[in-house]
Amino acid sequence: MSSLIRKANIQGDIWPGLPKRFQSFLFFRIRKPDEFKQRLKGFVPQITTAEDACKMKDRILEEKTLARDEGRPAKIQPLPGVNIAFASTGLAALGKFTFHEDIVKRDRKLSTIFKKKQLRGGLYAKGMYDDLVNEGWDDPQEIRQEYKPVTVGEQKERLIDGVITVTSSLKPELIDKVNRVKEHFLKEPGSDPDNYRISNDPVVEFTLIREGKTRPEKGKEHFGFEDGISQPSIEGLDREPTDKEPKASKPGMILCGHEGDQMGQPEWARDGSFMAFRDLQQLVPEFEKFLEENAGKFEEIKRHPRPQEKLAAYLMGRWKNGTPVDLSPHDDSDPALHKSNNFDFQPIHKHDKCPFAAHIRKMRPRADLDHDHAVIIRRGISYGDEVTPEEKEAKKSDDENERGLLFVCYQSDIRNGFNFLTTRWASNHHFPDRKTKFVGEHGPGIDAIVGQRLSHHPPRSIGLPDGKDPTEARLDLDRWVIHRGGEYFFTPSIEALQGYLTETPDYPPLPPLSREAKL
Ligand code: N7H
Repeated sequence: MSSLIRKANIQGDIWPGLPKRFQSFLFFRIRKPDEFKQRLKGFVPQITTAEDACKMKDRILEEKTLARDEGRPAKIQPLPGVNIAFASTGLAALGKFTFHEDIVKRDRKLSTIFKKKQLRGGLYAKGMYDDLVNEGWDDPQEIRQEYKPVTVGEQKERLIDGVITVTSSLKPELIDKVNRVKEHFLKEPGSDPDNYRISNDPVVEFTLIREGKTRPEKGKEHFGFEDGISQPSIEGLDREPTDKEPKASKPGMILCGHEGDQMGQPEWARDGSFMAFRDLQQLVPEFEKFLEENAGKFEEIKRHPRPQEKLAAYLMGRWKNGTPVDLSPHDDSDPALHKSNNFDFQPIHKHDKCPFAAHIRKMRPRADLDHDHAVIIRRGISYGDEVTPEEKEAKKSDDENERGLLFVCYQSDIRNGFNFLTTRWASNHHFPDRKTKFVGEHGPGIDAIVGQRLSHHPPRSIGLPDGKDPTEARLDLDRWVIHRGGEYFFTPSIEALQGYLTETPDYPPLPPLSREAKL
């Protein structure tokens, strides 16, 4: 198994992440697979690789250093970037994935190809809707129409075959780049680049466009927390963690075909990664109202000079400025701790600092688990505008003025990554395990930020530290994050895009999908 990591072969959003203040997610459906392949080949040079993204980050650093030396604010550089990823239906459209395993297995030639070439991963094949609505926790009423499959005759067809992500730190350059992507895929064949026409019968259709942007206070997401502090450090790519920081993760936890990847993917998948995209609406005034109404209920929290901030910190596991509750449970004033990752929740049986079910503890249990088997790299961005004075006053979100997080994460196995984190950990009252003695029979509780609940499950609640053993402080939770759907994708390497994926189909589409289904 390879562990040589070739940065020029990896798409840059996976690692080290594309610098961005603005991001457009262009979800597309392939209408004409053969012509699409031709255009895709021509598109590959535009893709921002990990190597390109490292150079962008160096430029940002250089400008910051220069600005500091010259005593002026650093100039924001646009640094536009582009990546592309495919849902399983997208690969099927290219003839590189089959949903008809039974038919293929009966044909010796196809069966050999299937064994050697088919991307593995049942959830990827199913797609997020079937995984999380039909077999999971998502409420179909809350899913945006575009993420739902449509029924055509006897078949259900998904409308999203892939996503092109475009990033930039300045809006005009983002718009320009988006226009260039659209031009590349939508223009009439053979038209003059200076005077092109959009085709009436294009090779792809953009079925949904979602726009993300960072908040005016950069780094803070809509609930007001500093985000993007903790990422797994990848062996061979990132700096060595120190002291109590989580140990470095094997590159194969994120990148297919590297040490630590248990999936046994085909050779062409090496340097690619599975991307989970999740559209999460945040009810910000409602969250604030909850903090206001509940912070006074517990002695330990009530005594704090800023009780609402303290309760928020308990739910997250970090204060809003990023200070880890595990390192500083009562105070967030030390700037040296704001971005700290140097903690491990030890001793893990004492419930006196960070709640067992705080968001960051559920999502990265550190010493609560003896080994890291569910590791993701997060690359999300906020969407929507700031809370208006009217919403603040009414303590209620306005339907017209939605906001939230366009959550993106990468991993080499969706079942062990995104899916495991949300279903087995966030939504399970009894994870982290073996804590009943210290937190009572209801267990640590549900993840207040992303935990989901089925109607027959116990009401959402979380156990909070209260100086007692076991804890008596139990807080009933509301819901401030609405899960609006999303999709699972595969972000291939540059070589796979230039070669295997744009070559002739492996599988004939059996039986053919209409590719004409519409919302
Ligand atoms: Fe979470 N938030 O912005 O408030 N998250 N997250 N997340 N999250 C983290 O450490 C948030 C979501 C993880 O290594 C922080 O960078 C919000 C999903 C993981 O210690 C903050 C939403 C999933 C970590 C938030 C949301 C995760 C993490 C602390 C939804 C996975 C790292 C800042 C609206 C399926 C844990 C930081 C570690 C941290 C927020 C969703 C996972 C502030 C608002 C869906 C792995």
